[in-house]
Amino acid sequence: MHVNENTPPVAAREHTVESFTREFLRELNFSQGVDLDRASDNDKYLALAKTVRHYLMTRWLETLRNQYRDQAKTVAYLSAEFLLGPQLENSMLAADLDAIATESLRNLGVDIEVLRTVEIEPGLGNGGLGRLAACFIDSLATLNVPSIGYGIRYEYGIFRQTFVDGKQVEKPDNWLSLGSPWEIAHPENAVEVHFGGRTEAAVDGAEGSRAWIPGWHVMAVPYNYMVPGYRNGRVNTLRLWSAKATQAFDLQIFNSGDYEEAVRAQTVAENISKVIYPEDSTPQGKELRLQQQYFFVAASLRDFLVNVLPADYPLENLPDRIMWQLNDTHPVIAVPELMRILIDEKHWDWDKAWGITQQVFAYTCHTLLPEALEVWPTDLLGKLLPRHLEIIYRINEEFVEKVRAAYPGDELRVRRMSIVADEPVRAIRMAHLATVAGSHVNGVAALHSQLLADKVLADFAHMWPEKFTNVTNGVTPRRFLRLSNPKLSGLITEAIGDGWVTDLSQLRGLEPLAEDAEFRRRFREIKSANKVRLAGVLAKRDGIELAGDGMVDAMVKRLHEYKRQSLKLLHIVSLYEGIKSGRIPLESVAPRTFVFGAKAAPGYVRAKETIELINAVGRTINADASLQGRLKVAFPANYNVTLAEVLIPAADLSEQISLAGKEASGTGNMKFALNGALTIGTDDGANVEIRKLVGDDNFFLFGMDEPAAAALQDSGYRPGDFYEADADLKAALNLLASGHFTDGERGGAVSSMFASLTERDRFMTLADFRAYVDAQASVDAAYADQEAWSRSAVLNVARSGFFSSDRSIQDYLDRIWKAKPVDQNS
Ligand code: NBG
Repeated sequence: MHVNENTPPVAAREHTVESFTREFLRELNFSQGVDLDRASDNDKYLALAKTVRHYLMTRWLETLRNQYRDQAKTVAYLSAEFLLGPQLENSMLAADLDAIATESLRNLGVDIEVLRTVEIEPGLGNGGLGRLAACFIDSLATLNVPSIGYGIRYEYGIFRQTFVDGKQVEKPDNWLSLGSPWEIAHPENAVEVHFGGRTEAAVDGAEGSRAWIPGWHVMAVPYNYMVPGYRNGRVNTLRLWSAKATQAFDLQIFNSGDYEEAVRAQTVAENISKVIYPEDSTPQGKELRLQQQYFFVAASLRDFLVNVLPADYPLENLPDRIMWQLNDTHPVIAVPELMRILIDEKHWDWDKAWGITQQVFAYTCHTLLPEALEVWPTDLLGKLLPRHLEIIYRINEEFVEKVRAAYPGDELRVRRMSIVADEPVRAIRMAHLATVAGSHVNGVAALHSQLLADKVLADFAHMWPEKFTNVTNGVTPRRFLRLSNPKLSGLITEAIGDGWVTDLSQLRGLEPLAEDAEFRRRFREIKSANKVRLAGVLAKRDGIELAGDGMVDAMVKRLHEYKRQSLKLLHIVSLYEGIKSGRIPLESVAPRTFVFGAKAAPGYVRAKETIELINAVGRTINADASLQGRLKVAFPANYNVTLAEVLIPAADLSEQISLAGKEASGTGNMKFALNGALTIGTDDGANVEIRKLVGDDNFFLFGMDEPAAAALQDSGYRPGDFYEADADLKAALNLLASGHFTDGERGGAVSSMFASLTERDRFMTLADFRAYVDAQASVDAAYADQEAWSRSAVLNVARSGFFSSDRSIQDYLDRIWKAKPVDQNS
């Protein structure tokens, strides 16, 4: 079948299978330049993606037109990470094209499932923080909020993890190798971003102004991505910036034969958006990272002020038009950038500029680890952004005066609160800058926000209690239930209608069905089917086998000591040791697969050793015939959004076992509960709220709470005491140390983990071991009663509606942004 080039484009909102087929073939012929019978899967995937994109495009243009016309208050979400996950399925869902596309392709003899697997997900984030940003822009669009996401178009996303002899080996994530159909480049709208140089007195400048004479600059090229709302006609924009050298290369030097030197400047400039930092929860004091941060916020601010606002817009009214949400400290350099624009470029005086600046930024903090709060040495900041450093100094001078006025004579407090730290090197504390400048500061779960106000930012909360608020994180029900768990979605819709997709609180309507044996049976059937799907994916992807018909127990998150993958590992070793020594009868152990998914930052040695040990223990257990296949350890490499969508719907048990007071929120915990997994968890982050909502009977709580953990730490925690006092713990650790799992090797990772746990144990793994192992025994007992278990599982689903990112966004709108939805169709 061929289409004529003159076939009229399909009008939006009027897609039929026939028109879809026509569009698809047109794309295949005229964009890809192939016939259907010669098309590769990639050709077909690209043609399908572009067909879907065309359909959304009409709405996108409409949204942009309306937005420009209405000039409604807009939320700009500034984030160094957007962990988007696959785009095709989500776009089809939002556009309501999934059924039409599937049928159209089926008629052409094309399996849409195969095309789905062609897509390489854009891995432009490390973990929860980046994925949260992606959920938030989905909810912003679905809630009809005028908004725009701003970030970096990394050429290489988060590294592709492979295992070689059980050790993590990182490979570049070349996600753009086959081209992305979801982005539209606009090189003509490129923005110059300056760096370096010096400042000097401004001629005719306003009070406080200086002239910045930059040393070098790069071009920021915008790439636009569609962010479709769920079937509401709105398509918002995500704008990611790519760095481009201003001049391709120096032709003179090139002609003189020095090729390397000729392209050097180009390489330096383009490195800025080359690769995402594989870091999460610990800062890496790298110059390039600061370059990245300034690069994307400078381009984004300029873009908004120049391209989104009308030319004559009075900037005095900026607070009516914009809220810049700072996603963690990464974009905080936007604060002095706006000040610089207003003062040095618009010639405002200092007070007026500061008055506006304080109304248009708000800051979300995503951590509780003090070492994860970014600080930039003034040497580095001054070299890269000399004018910004001056501005920060002045902001600080005035701030410090305020503190002195509020707390006369309390110099200690002044030093604690100062934006400028003097020790160990003079440095700028970005969280302090954000807190001083932001209209609001929020944590990401109730406990986290409370600890921020009580501990991490206590002095600020004391001075400005009204600035501090909480917005508990959420996850988008579109991707993490409707799309990833079609069978459960179907069952839910059959029971309560499909309103839950955009109003997740409606899941409450399922509660009575927890008592309905037939509903529970169907729920279990779906879980089993999802496990079969997972087993298929893992077998094909990683050659991994699951424990036949057993529990799927999942711990998936970045590898970090505070998250305590090592506690999970100790439990597995202890179980194994118990069975082998006869202490635990094999029949009493429910068949289980322990699934891990975790990437370690490449420079984080301890985390990498943990991966190596999990793989070593897994190898031994998986090969041990005496266990009759009842226990399996599955550690698929390169856990990502694509895999999450298959794993989460299949899971029975969700492991959320961080040391209390360390996990800001967690969002995986929400996704699992929403899909009917029961949680075994500490009283940490959003676990606290999950447990309150689903009920103690449907949650396995264990371990110290935050006050207990803090008290133990203060009293001088001695992990060795726990090792000596608990025979099972000792046996497990000794078995590990004996080299049993590592071919007799007792050095390296084995001895390092042993020493780290028994001597220092920064996150008190050993102190929580007994409680954890006991809680795991109750899990085994509970799982034996499948009726009761599925009752709890259904209740977890029914009571998880609060954890929709739609609710989070509504909270941000009400409490922080003071912005309103704008109905796209009015
Ligand atoms: C992470 C926290 C998680 C939280 C996500 C999203 C960082 C710095 N923080 O607990 O560790 O769920 O942010 O808020 O990545």
